[in-house]
Amino acid sequence: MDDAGRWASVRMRASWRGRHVSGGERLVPRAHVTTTASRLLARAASAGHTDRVTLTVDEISAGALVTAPALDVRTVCVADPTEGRALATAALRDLGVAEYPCGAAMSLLASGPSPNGGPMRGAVIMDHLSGSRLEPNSERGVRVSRVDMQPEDRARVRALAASERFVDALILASKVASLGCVIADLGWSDDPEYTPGYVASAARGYERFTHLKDTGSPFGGRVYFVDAATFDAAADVARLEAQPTVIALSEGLRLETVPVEIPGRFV
Ligand code: WAQ
Ligand code: MG
Repeated sequence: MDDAGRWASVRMRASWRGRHVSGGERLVPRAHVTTTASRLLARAASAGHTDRVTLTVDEISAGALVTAPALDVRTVCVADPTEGRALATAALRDLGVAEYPCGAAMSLLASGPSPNGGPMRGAVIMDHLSGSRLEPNSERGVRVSRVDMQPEDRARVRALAASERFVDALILASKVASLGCVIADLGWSDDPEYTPGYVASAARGYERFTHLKDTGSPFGGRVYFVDAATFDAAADVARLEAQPTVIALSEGLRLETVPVEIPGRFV
């Protein structure tokens, strides 16, 4: 059968005694399924103790794929999280996010946005004017999925960026920014060693701040600020979670990354 133009979702989940250990998802042309599957299995194998690894390959039905542009990237070097959060707040305010939701989002991410105080699997959805939380399940959040770049484009960005985490975050943020109801997206990692974070939007692109939290903090997350007047909970959450989307690099993509030493790693 001819694989040309056909894509698949390849997902891996590794667990030990029922607890999640490692996972990953890629959306790739059919010709890349085998290579992608073995890379994900290698990731599971290097993740420590596991007693179950599940690999799922789903064909993407013809015509279901949509394309969205990659956001331009700019890195802002800051001295510490205080300066980073102040500049991230200024970017959010410039995009039209009201003062209260900016502060509410920062404190949620700083302390663990789940109602039990821990990290969420997905993102908070917040009204950009009132700060109300609009995600259907506030313990889990909305998990963006089914999004990737063409393997050649991913490799091109990866070569410029020196951090896979950044490439993954750019791909997710580019899908999120493509929804008309999204005003801005704020995020930083829950990995205690990874301090950079971002503010992303269709209007300003993907702005990275080299520190949005202190080293050692296990708290992080993502907040998608939406215009509540146009946000459609069922349709927009379904798009974020399930609409297969390829993020396209234009020839003129601006990827202005300033290399910065972060303790222990090179971003
Ligand atoms: N969809 C929605 N939210 C997610 C997803 C997803 N697919 N993946 C993670 N999250 C949320 C969830 O609440 C996590 O606890 C939180 O984000 C952090 O996840 O250098 O690495 O994978 O430009 O730790 C941003 C800066 C890195 C990158 C973000 O997030 C850069 C990061 P992590
Ligand atoms: Mg993490």
